[in-house]
Amino acid sequence: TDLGITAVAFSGGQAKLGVDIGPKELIKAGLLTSLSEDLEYTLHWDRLVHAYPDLLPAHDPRVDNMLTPLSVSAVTKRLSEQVYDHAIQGRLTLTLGGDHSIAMGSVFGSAKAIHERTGKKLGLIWVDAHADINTPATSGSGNIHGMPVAFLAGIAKHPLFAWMQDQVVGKRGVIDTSRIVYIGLRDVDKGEKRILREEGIRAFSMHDVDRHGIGKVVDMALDYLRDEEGDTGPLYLSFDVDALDPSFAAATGTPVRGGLTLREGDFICECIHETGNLVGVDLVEVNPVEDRSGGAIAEETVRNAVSLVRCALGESLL
Ligand code: DIR
Ligand code: MN
Ligand code: MN
Ligand code: MN
Repeated sequence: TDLGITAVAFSGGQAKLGVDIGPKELIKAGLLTSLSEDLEYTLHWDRLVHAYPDLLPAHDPRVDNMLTPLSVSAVTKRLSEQVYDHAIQGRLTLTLGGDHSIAMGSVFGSAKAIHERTGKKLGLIWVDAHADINTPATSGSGNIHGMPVAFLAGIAKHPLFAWMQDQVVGKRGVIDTSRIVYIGLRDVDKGEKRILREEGIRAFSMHDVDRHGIGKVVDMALDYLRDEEGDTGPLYLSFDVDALDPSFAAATGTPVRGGLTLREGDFICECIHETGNLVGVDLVEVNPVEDRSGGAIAEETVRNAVSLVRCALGESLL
């Protein structure tokens, strides 16, 4: 299988430095070698970890409550083209972040290519402690990594993201709200809860994981996306490493207690792989600098993030 990789050293969707070195650490830990050697993917990678220095303006003040909006807009637009170029050739895509704002680029690039190739709409599985569905108006932080789902779904609109929002793939946005499903939520802002409720978006919180177990939750999430014939359609997995419990992934910008175990995270990835319908994966928010232990925590987070990606790409198939 052909795998199109894009490594993105970008931290402008939130305030903490260090999330930009996530991809370098994942690669250093052997992620790509294991994908090519153990899992036998044909890798398509430009061997770069993109920081897009030419795209970052010197002056990038807050606009409509969004922090560093010009940087986020320019980087996600460029990334969307990179992912599109992979996906339009039929490659499975893997995007390594970077903060979660980059999913606006990766998911849009994938959705556009898949729609052009097959006429089908993407299903988006967002695994995260957070819903990332704030609009600029509801956001308390102004951090755009808390907003990508709102822009992708067309719940938030802004001229800075017109490059994506003018090319509607779904009914209102790039992704239909009926084709989004969350797993792992446990830190959702008040305004976000209202949006989830009003939009009727399917979300499985940690409460649901505790109640039903991860097996049932993943079945319900995938069933929700299935049509009458039982087909999920093309699936995109956007995995924020902070979905994992801090005991497995503390090196991240906004860790939240009470999260998924590594096995639960791996299991989600395995089940999505098993559908045979996976077209793209993001792994984001690994921040090796968020480690006051002298390196052990960062190393553990990186190792577990590598495990998630390997499971999403078929590691556990016998
Ligand atoms: C919060 C935190 N909901 C915000 N979001 C995070 O800033 O909008 N997303 N940490 O990953
Ligand atoms: Mn998160
Ligand atoms: Mn929060
Ligand atoms: Mn996130």
